[in-house]
Parts: sequence; structure tokens; C-alpha cells
Amino acid sequence: MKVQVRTLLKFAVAATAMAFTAMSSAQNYKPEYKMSLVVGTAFPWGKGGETWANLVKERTQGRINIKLYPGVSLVQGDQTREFTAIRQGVIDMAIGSTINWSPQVKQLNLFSLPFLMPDYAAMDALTQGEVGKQMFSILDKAGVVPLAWGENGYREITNSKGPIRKPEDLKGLKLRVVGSPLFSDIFTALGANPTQMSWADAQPALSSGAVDGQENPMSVFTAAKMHTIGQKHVTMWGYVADPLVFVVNKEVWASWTPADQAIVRQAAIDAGKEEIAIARKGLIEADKPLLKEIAALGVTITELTPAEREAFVKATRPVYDKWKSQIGADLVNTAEKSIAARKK
Ligand code: X2X
Repeated sequence: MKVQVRTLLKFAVAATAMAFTAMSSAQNYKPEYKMSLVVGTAFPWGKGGETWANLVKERTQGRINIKLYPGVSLVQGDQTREFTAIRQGVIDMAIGSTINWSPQVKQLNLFSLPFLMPDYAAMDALTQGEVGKQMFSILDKAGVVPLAWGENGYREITNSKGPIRKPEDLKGLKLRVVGSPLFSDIFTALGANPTQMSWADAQPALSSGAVDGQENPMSVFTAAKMHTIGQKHVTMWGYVADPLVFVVNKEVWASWTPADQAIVRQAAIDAGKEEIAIARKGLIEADKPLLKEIAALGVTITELTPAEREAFVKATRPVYDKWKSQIGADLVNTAEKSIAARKK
């Protein structure tokens, strides 16, 4: 009898301790996590965010609930402040463009070196290879937890004035560029008149004609209906492509159990793969159906011959060389080697 009571007591104590552990770990979890994105679910990028959030919710049985904040609304639309806000915990997690975070992480400018990545295989050789590994360790040291790669895409140049076939066609064009000084350098070298502004400001500026043109992936062009804001000319020059990175704030990450961390990481990898496929849809098939769709909207699509493209490569080479040393020559050399060795 005595033994039984003692055993029962032991059980009771153990059960109470277990309940406390469960409670305290549950208390570390926020009822909702904030995911920052520049664009919403009409874009491959936003769709990727939605997929990531849904997979996490499903696989954690609702322990981790994520709410999407498109329009970088947690930093009042200023996408160049997103990285700092993630580090500081104003944002719990994000899928961000390498361009928007490169003011804080200068190595991310690598992907914006003009004409570094000639094709999708080159981009994959970087993100899925040695460069991708090094970038993740750089991002980790910069204060976030990187989990997976996604893709915004090859940024093509569009404008309201006329077809662009050669660098001279850019002369005097007022172009909206994103927030890394590398972009101002590129377009200044080409003789254009670049103005840095956020994505939120870009659309009204194009609409009113305050600027003549911009550069963004074709999936962004269609989702933002850029043909309705004067963008009647597209040149497929593939000069730069921005990958996306799935990251989590470090404290938030540390507050999750190892099992939940594994779930969030795998969900990011799965969502990233799916997002990349959506971002490339219509552009990797032989007849590029997305371009046909855009042409059908009354947009002129200019494709460059290799010689025409080379003129742009040459004109931007001094910018490439200048930024190679700012990014870090070793990292850029590794990237160049990975691209040269890629499987096409
Ligand atoms: O601002 C842009 O051009 C966009 C949407 O592509 C990025 O956030 C880099």
C-alpha cells in the first residue's frame, strides 16, 4: 500500500513537471509570426510565401502560424530596410530579394553584377553550389537564419519611349532603379538617367510618366500589369537576376523546438523549389509562351542578337570590375568558376 502511494506520488510529480515543460515551451511560441514580402500572392514571390506558411501550419499542426505582410508593410514599404528589421525582430521571417538586402550585406551584390549569369543553369550553379553555401554563412554571420533559395528572376528592361537594341537607345531615359548603388552605376554607365525608388513608389511614377522605364522580371511585369502604366517596350537582355532567400529571425528560430525548426526548414526548401518553377514558367519552354502573352497585350518585345547583347556587356564592364572588388574578388572568382563549370 505504502509503495503504491509513493509510486502514485512519483507519477503525479513527473506529470506536473511534464505539464510545466509543455506549457513553458508553448509559451515561447507566439500566436502569430510575421512574414515580410515585397509583393503579394499574384506574383510567384508572394505565392512562395503563401506556400511556405501553409506547409508550416499543416506540418506543425498549427503550432506555428504565419501571417503574410506583402508590400513590406512592416517597414512602411521601404524594402531596403527589411533586412535590418528582420535582424531586430520587427519582422519574424521573410522571403527577400538579394537586391533589397545588399545595402546591408554587400556580398549579395554578386547576383547584380551585370551579365554575370548568362542563363538559368548559371544561376543554379551559384545558389545550389559553393557560392550558395558561402552566402548562407555570410547571412548567418550578418544575423539571420537562412533556409532556402527562391527566385524573383531575370530582370528585363522596359520603357514607354521606344525599343532598346543598343546602349545608345538608353541615352537620357529616366529609369526607376532599385535600392542598391550598383544599379545606379550600371545605368549611368549606359547613359541613362537612373532614379532610385521603392517598388511602392515605382508604379505611380511610371503611371504619371515621372519616369520612362524600369527593370523587373517578366512575371512581375504581368502581375503588375505594367502594359497599363505605359510600359510598351520590353528588351530581353537578361543582364541581372535576383534570387530570393527564405530567412527567419535568430531569436524566433531559437525559440522553436529542433523538430519544429526542421519542419520550417524543409517547408522553406519545398516552397522555394515550387516558387522557382512558377517564376520560370513561360520563359524556359522553347516557344516562351509568357512572351507571346505579353506581346498580345500590345507590347513590343525585343530580343537581342549575341552581338547586340555583347555591346551592353562591354559598356557595363567597368562597373563589373569596380564592384567585383567591393563584393570581394575571391567570392566573385568562385562564382565565375562555378558558372564556367556549369552543366547546361
Ligand atoms: O522593387 C523591385 O523592383 C522588386 C519588386 O523586383 C524587388 O523587390 C527587388
